[in-house]
Amino acid sequence: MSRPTNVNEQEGGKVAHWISESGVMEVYVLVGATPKEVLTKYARLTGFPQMPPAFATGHHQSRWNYNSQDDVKAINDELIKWNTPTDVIWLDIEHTDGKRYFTWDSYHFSNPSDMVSYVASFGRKIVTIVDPHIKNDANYYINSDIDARDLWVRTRDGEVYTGWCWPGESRYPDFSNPTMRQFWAEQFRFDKYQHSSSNLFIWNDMNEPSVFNGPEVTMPKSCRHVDGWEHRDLHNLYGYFVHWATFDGLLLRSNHAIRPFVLSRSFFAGSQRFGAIWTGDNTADWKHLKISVPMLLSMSIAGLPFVGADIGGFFNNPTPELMARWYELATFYPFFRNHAHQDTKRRELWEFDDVFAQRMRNAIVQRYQLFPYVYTLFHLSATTGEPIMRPLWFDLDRDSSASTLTGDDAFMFGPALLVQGIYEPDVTDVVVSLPGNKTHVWYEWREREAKEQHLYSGGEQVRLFGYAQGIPVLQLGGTIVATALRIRRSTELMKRDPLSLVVALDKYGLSKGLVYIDDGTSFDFQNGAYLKAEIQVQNCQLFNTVIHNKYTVPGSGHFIEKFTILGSLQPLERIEILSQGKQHNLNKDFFHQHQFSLIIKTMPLHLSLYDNFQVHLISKNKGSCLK
Ligand code: NBV
Repeated sequence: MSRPTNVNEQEGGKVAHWISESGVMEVYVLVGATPKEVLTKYARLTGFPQMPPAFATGHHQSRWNYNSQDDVKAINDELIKWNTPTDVIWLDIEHTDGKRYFTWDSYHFSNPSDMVSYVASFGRKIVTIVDPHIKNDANYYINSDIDARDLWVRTRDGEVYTGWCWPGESRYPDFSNPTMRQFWAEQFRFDKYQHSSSNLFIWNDMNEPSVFNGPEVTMPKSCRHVDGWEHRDLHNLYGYFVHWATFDGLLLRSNHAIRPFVLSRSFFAGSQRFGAIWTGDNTADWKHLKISVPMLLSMSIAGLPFVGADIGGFFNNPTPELMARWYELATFYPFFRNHAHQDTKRRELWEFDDVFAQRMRNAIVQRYQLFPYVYTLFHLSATTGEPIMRPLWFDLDRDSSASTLTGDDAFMFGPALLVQGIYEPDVTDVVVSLPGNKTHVWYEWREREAKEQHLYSGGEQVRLFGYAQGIPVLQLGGTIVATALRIRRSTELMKRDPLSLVVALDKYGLSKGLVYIDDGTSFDFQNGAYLKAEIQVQNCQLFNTVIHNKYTVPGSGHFIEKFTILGSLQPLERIEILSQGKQHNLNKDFFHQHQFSLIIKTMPLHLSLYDNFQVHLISKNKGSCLK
């Protein structure tokens, strides 16, 4: 293909090259007025992202390997001792009987069901690994059942292809064959996969497929799949098919009642429908911390929103400072998992000196406090295709000078929060380039309730001081972030907790945000069992509009206990709240005003998201509440 001559890259034109190794390429060009519109079109073409179960958005504690059921229980208990929320504890390949997936090492895991129920009694889940290379062992039922059905990938000469992987000599199911995917899905049925239960979910690794002794560590391109397809045609799809079959398995085992969670290492366009993916084996190194951001942003804008990188770096041992910084950044990874190689030292937070352990814990707690916002972001992503982690230019700046920002150091977590990582040791002050222009206002999240605060304009480069612990996060004026402040053991135990809304006003005193809530586990939301409320501020009035309210949790009214309103306000005399037909006058005992914030405590009023309540800010001078 010759280079087009009429494209000038200096003037913003772009040239891209593709090479096809087999067959004719089909190219889809998606055009949209905004990046979000393009991603919605892309999702229409390749599928909308899965709405994950709520637990999957929490903290995942993993390692290759937790060595026994007692080890797992001890990790759970230590998390409780440290009052650290965590939703999932993970088991890597060593939990199996000789890397025969779907089985257990009966010495170290003599009673896995008891282990799973123990962890579940704290509202937590277990994830086990199931890789797609199958040990060539006549006594292994998965192997002999695939044999009987003749569903292996074959060589070009028609022999069953064998390669070397964790279990030794292994064979590779032909996941491109729907019959194989159906067979695989059935293996997850509770009566098939011993000791599994509805609290156990799955992780697919090595599904590129990885073959230790194969060319380029995979299988030869000449291998044959169903209907004579060559591996060269399907290579990039193999992992996608494995992920799909596993996802179907988790659907099947619950009779389509419970949302699956499956993490996959290999992926393709469309993998967003099946769950999370991660960046694979990174290293405990500052450079790898830094590069995780552009990697995850690339995946995000390629339509794969549920992405993460191993916290701490998979290979080698992170310094305590690197580990703390990694957690502080990963709070804002959509997929939030601490994972490490078996040769590394343990790196659960209690392994570190107190100051670092507390920083790691704070990062985890922050993630859980953001849970209502995070879950709403997943809902938006599942319904519009928009990413969770976004480049700075995604919502703002497409035509301003700041669009030249590299955008790789900082990113947006949803439409409201800008996150600036710290990627070097001994750094406490950071320069942040704020997207937008003079009409945009940014508030430092850390200071949201502090007496002394700063407020910044878009388009500025600002130096932020004092980040020896924690990284800079700024909220964009005009947005609302829903938080839940009580510390629980897991997301499951947060269902009845009240919300606190952080409402950042823009330059004109306006703000808008969404809260989405459903049961976090089932598919009932697809039949309308969810709550969706839009909160807005206009003319010194904050009001809630219930868009949809077909979801209730017994004992919870989805109450709001606090509003933190960020903006430059006149001194207020009182606040009037209209809720369920009653008017309440809040006197000064119920609100505090600082330079740029107003904190309103509404706990006694039982303000519910089910109600179209209104909050009026009445200033002393009776005019507008805005300065
Ligand atoms: O299953 C072992 C590891 C796993 O911990 C890691 O997360 C994967 O990316 N797996 C790769 C195979 C071994 C890598 C050296």
